[in-house]
Amino acid sequence: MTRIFYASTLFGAMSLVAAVDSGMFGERDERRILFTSNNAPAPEITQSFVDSTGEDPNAPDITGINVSNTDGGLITFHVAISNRPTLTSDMTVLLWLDTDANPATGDPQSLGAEYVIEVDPGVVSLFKWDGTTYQSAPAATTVTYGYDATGATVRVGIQDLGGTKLINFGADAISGITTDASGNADFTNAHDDLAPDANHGFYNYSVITKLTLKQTAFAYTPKPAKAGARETATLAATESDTSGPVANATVTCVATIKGVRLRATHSLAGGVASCFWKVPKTAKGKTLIGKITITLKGTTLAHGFTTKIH
Ligand SMILES: [Ca+2]
Ligand SMILES: [Ca+2]
Repeated sequence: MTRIFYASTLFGAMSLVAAVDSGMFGERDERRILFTSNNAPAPEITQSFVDSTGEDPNAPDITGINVSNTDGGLITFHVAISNRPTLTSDMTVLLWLDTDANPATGDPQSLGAEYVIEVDPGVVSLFKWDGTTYQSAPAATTVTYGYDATGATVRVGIQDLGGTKLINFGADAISGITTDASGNADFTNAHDDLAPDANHGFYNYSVITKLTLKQTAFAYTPKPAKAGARETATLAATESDTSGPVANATVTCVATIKGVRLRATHSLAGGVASCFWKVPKTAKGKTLIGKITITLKGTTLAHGFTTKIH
């Protein structure tokens, strides 16, 4: 006989060992297989991009960039800098973002970047390419930064990056910037480190988000339902993809009277899903149980109702 043991946590494995040791599974006279797994929620997936090290001893040294994003599309870039434990006043860290993953659009000098994030001591700024130059981005509410001994951390939501799904990106860490007599930045003695290295293109990152649906209204009419009349239920929703009315979704309508399902038709227009059922004339005094469901890319939103038929 073969016995298969299964443990999905460390505690489970310890308990199992204790049980085996104390003889609760009998003498060890058969084949035993321990099958382990991890039932922890899927961790945020971080992608690591490696940079060369020690390129310029006088420059900050980027060793790599880790990127991850939340289900809602907040992206975190961690630019690891090995030799600058603090962001000093002569430093700037830049992140170029080609947010349509198309080098032919955006800044031709920067491999087609649509956006640049600039981290200076005390301030982080988001700039957008306007076809000629970079301007302050119209929205930058999600942009934050931090700097510690491991380097710079920049967070930005896809809503401030035109809803990007695929980003080509690179970073530049600069030191030795001074200010000239007229207050302009002077890069004469500046040193920098590019990641990826010059002429190595950009890194690529896919933003994988989970779509959410949000109910904005629900109603059914007539209320209460009427024997022999058409019953209508409407469910209005917005989708996180576009932050607008739900579109191109599947609408499912289920209504039963004493367990018998009614025939239904449905529609979806202007972010409002509608279900229509014909209530039999003979249904007076019975109860109608209805439910309208919107499904989009594996995400569902449903609303049920119960009404006594008059
Ligand atoms: Ca480097
Ligand atoms: Ca581009």
